[in-house]
Amino acid sequence: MPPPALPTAIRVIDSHTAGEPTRLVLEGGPELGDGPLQERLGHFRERYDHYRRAIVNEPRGSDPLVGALLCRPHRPDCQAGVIFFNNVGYLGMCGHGTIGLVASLAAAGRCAPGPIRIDTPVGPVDARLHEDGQVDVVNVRSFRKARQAGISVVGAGEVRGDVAWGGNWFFLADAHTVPIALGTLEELTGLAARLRRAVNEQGFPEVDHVELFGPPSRAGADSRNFVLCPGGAYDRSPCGTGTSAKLACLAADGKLEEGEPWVQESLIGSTFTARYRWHDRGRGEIVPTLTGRAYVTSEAILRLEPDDPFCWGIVAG
Ligand code: PYC
Repeated sequence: MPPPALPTAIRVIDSHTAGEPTRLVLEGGPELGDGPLQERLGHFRERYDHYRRAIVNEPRGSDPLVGALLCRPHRPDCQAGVIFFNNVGYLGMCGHGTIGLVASLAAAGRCAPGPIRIDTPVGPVDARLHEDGQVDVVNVRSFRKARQAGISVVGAGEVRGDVAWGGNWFFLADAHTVPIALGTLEELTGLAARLRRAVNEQGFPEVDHVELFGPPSRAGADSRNFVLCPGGAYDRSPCGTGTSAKLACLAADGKLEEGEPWVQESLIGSTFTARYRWHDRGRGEIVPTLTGRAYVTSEAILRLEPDDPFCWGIVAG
């Protein structure tokens, strides 16, 4: 039998969650089988990485865009499955992306207000779509791995911060020297990139996101953040997995009580509200819930023309 022809069209729904874009792939993505989502992510990376580039890299995508491949769930208790990816690779979980996924499924008539359980490579995630469009995401178990690790950074001296898991790995530090504001974006990006390199070299090779904090600019918010994503873009949203990692640190330090709301503001002034419950207090493990809203921005067919030299995306050099 000849191999199946490559699809020439990919059906997507684009949305943004608190400013951060998500592209949901409904049809025409790679066929990854029915195994556990972690195994399917491996197939995606090893055999079909060109699809990732075609979907989120330029010329069809952009650096901050997160792709979400809709999959059949492996776990029988889930109604949908998803694999998240970005301009340089794959994400274990994505908070803003899950909110975008639910809003886009609703726009496509594939989910209604109420609960939906989603299979991801890092475990099942419970979400709930409210009548007003808000989405709650009960994220994966989150915890702090290291408290106030001292990291030497060229040009910035020693920076102290926590290393925590919220579905992705984060280094979290207060930005003492650079204000968290759009006007300082270049400085923040440079500092966070140097910090990530130093954190990776100084004992934490798993960290691929850096989150810097400062005072909020909006009434009602508790903090404002800047999040550097693995591919160099900053998160326009307050970052769902980053906010989960923050809550794990606040809980471990006794600075936020179980059930108490934490309003995290992003660099562009958008917010998520988050809360947690203890999963295992002795081990410092929490289960965070994030609440936010996504808006659909377009429904499109991506065309793959075989004679297009950039059909499979521009690869950063
Ligand atoms: O919301 O978890 C998130 C996220 C991760 C990377 C970009 N957004």
